[in-house]
Amino acid sequence: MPSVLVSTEAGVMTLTLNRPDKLNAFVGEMHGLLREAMSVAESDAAIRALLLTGAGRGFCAGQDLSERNLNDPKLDLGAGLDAHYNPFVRRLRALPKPVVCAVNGIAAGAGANIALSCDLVLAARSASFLQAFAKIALVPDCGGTYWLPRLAGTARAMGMALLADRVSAEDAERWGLIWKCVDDDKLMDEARKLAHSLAAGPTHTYGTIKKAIYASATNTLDQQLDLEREFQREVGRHTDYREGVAAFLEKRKPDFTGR
Ligand code: LHQ
Repeated sequence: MPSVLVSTEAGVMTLTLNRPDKLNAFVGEMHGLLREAMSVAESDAAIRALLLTGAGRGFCAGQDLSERNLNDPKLDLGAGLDAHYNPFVRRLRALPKPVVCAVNGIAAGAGANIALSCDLVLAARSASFLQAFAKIALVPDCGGTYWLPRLAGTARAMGMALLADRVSAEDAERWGLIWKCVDDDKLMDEARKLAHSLAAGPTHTYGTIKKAIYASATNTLDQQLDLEREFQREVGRHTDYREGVAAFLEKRKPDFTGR
């Protein structure tokens, strides 16, 4: 079985991390499979939403710790980030389509921060988030030091990173780390429903909304108001805007094409 399962249905590409015996800890092969899938998601206009999840009882336990040779004098953990993890995080953020993450179980280390890189994160009530890094004397990566203070504030970011304790899905929702915590038996249904509803939406506009929201992290209000004006001007020229308004006026459901 491949270590990442890829399937596409009705505009939704689902990526399932698939090493359930090891809580889907990352090995080299997975990066290659994710790279290929991301290229398809980026280039195929028929794919209008991405859903990321894990097989079995875990979402992802981060880097597979047995894969690194600790006695290698040339050991360079930064190289793995440069080659694999960081490009994946960047591509998830930059994908001009919504990315839903269904955190089905523990999300630890890089696994936690990859989940937090997604646009809408749902988590099963029994799932948890663990900034495991400090336990093995590493710093949070995959954007952890960026997401945590921005989403949850410095105090909670510091607590999560220094103490490396599990944060329950309920706390993660309460702290604003994720969109929603849902009952375990409802997680995949809800996540699929959400991804399919997004895949039927105004895809180009969703991509533009992502850009605007993420740009606000470093923009002033003035810059953001200017950006909104430019983006509104641009999306206002698209077919989906005309369809949205026509559907509203005709009291019917819009039939968005994503363009
Ligand atoms: C694992 C792992 C794992 C291998 C569970 N590796 N086998 C680092 C370096 C390089 C560059 C890039 O960036 C990174 C980023 C990182 O991700 S560093 C952080 C790596 N992750 C961790 O430190 C988490 C390690 N795992 C755990 O602390 C626990 O497994 C958690 C808390 C996630 C789950 O605990 P349990 O529910 O008690 O499960 P378990 O520990 O029994 O794990 C089940 C199996 O999965 C077990 O294998 P086994 O053959 O004994 O049944 C674990 O060894 C294996 N596993 N995580 N990261």
